[in-house]
Amino acid sequence: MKLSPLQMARYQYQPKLPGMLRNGISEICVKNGEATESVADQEKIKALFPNTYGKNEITFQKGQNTSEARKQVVGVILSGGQAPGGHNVICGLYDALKASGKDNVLYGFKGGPSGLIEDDYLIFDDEYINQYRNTVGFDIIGSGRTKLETEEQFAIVAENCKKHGINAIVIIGGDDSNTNAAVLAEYFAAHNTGVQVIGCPKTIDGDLKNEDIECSFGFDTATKTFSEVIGNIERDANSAKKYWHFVKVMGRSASHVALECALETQPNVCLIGEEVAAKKMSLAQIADYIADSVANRAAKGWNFGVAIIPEGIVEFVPEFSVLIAEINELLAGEKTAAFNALPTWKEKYAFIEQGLTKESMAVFAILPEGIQQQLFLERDPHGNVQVSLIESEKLFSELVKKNLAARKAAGTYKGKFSPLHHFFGYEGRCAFPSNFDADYCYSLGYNAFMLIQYGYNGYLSKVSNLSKPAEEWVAGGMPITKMMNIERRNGKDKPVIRKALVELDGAPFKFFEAHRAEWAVETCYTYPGAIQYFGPSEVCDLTTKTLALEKA
Ligand code: FBP
Repeated sequence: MKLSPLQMARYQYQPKLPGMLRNGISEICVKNGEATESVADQEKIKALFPNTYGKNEITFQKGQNTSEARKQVVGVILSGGQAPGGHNVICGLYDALKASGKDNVLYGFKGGPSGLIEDDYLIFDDEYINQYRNTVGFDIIGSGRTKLETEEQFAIVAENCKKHGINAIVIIGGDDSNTNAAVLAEYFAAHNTGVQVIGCPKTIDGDLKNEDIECSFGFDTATKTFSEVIGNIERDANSAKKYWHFVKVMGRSASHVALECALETQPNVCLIGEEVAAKKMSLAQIADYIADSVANRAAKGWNFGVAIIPEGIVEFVPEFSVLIAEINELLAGEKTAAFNALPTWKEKYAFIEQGLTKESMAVFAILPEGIQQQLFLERDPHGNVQVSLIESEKLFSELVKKNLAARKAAGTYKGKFSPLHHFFGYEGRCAFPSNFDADYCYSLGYNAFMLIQYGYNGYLSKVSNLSKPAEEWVAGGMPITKMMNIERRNGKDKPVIRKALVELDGAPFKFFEAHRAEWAVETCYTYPGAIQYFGPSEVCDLTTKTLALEKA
């Protein structure tokens, strides 16, 4: 592998640990916190997790290490989509493990949770791990989306752990993976396997957060990367003055990524799915809202602009959700084959027209034909429309175009509208981790080892006070069950970690709301530029605006 100069330089970077973890493993002790309760459905969660529910939160502090001395054999997996900093979680875990005993062993299970089941692994050593310090990607052991959820799978994992003498597993994943970590921890405890499970909060989507977890890792780097490019686009738009850019950003259902990018770049428009749902906005109302910005700017002679669209937006438009549900029903079971057998789009359209209610047909009819067809092409393994694959940036620019044509006919708009489309997602998931993510991830991994050493099971590695310099960060752990509630999934009540959506009364949204009217009409763009890895701390160690506003 040929290394870039930046990669070579990043090898030399020493990630910063929270102050209380800096004095060496023998100088870290536990401070017990309060016993915990789940965020909701306490009785049900307690009944489902009798061995791991209600445990105390803990923080680490400087003091004599009182953990029981023993050889540590630990396994680690990466689960789900890539997020910058994943390698550093493993590096931090490895360094703490080796610092506490040279004979300790770290297994990396390959390809995500399936590696644990198939017993596909490697054993880390210095030479291997050193190639991955402060680097990007999940290629150190690979990742995957296999769900660890059945008793049969748990029994196989327990068997594989026993075979290797593994006494703890670290699961680096998002809300679903950490839900599964909690279930696995409970299984291990109930079956007296002696294996502990520790989770680490990962996802660029930023939706794994709560009063304890201030942010998931990867969100910082991914949003900085998207914001850099959006800022570049804004500058191009402001130079050429002829295009409206519609930029869709990843983030699944929640709009945290879109909101952070808007706070960083001050575009003319940014849609927030959670607000669209709260206000029960229709597609036509959203298009009208964007068209207002286009028309008002055109009146000033500015036929250019930038609009940010969150990936999951359409799920939040009530009439669109109903349409999707009806389409899922229309094509349920054998009906898909009958639909696919129809030779032309005209015949298919007639079939759809017959099957949908009048209201949903009215929504369907206003969609551009390309989007209409997408709704029938892409299905997930359960046969449902995959809303995240819908090109909503094109959908809204088409609807805006129609809206503007009507305004033109009425004589209320005289501008030119030339839209361009972008989708940013994969570009940010594997960007070189920012200093923040490099430090945060390394700390999460190091801290995960401390939780293992002190015998905790079913805990999430927690590092907080993140808006302050790393020296002041607080390391500790919280029982995963604290974040859980019961939700309906695939027709069944399931214990799951509550997903954090954008809070409309939260400081980041309030800030955006207070400024967006001005941003919509004026040209207030800010250009964040590229992530800086070397230089003054106020440039290189800055975290997100979301975190800064939440903690202000
Ligand atoms: P995780 O929830 O696993 O962290 O993944 C996040 C994400 O990047 C979403 O933003 C996006 O919708 C999805 O993964 C894409 O998934 P895939 O990698 O399977 O294309």
